[in-house]
Amino acid sequence: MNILEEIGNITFQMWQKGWDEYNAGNISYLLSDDEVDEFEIIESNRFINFENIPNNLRNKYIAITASGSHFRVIKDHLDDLTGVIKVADTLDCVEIVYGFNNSNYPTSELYTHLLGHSSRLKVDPNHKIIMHNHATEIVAMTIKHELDELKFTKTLWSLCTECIILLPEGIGLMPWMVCGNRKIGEESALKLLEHRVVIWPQHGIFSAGTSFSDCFGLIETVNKAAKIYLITNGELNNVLSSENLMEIKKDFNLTIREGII
Ligand code: 2HA
Ligand code: ZN
Repeated sequence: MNILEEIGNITFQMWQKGWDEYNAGNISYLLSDDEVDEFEIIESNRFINFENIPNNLRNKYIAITASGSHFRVIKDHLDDLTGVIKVADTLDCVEIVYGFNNSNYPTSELYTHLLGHSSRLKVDPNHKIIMHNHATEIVAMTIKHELDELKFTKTLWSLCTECIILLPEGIGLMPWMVCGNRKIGEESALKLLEHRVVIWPQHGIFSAGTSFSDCFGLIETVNKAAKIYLITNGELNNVLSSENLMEIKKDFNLTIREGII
C-alpha cells in the first residue's frame, strides 16, 4: 500500500468515528527519499505561494489531503483528493508534483501543516505526520471546561491512567482563532515545538507523530478522556489525585510538564 492509499484508509476510519463531517479534517505526511521514488513526480507548474518557508522544509516532499475533501470518500478518489507537494529550493512557494487532479489543491490548513512539520522536525528526527480532525468530545470539552492549558491538561490526566503516560508533555491549548490562515499556523507551530497534541477550542485537534497509528492513537486517547469528562458531567469526585499522578510518573519514569501537578 502506498502512502496515499494509507491516507485513504485512515481518513475513512476517522470519518467512521464521526470526527470528520463534510469536509472536516486534513492530513499530511513527510515522504522519505524512498517513498518519493514510488511516485511519478511531475513539474505541474501549479504553485502555491508560501512566504518565509522554514529552512528545514526546503526541498521536502509532502503527501497531503485536498482542500474541501470529504474524508468519507477520499479512498475512492485518491488522485483527485490527495497528492504530493514539493517545497521549493529557493523560491517562496510549494509546487504540486503528483495528484490533485481535476483542479484540486492542498488543504486550506496548509500553513499549520507546513509550519507544524518544521517545528516537529526541530524536536523529533522521527517525525512524519500532522493530523487534524474535529473529534467530537474534544470540541465539546472545550465548550464546558475552562480554557486554561495547564488546568485542561490536569483534568485530562486525572480522568484515566493512560493519559499522562501517553502525553506526559500535556496538550497545547490555543485561544480560539479564525482557521485557515498563516496566523493560526504560526501560533500552532509554536505549540507544536513542545506538544504532540494541540487543541483548537470550538474547532478540533491536531496531532503530530511518527505513524498514522501514532497520530490516530493520540487523538483517540484525548478524545476518550474528553468523553469520560462529558459522561460524568464534569462531576469529578473520584479522579486520579496529584499523588496518584506522581506515582505513575515515578513508576513509568516520565518527564512530565512542569506546573500541572
Ligand atoms: O479542511 O478542517 O480546519 C477543513 C478543516 C479546516
Ligand atoms: Zn478543521
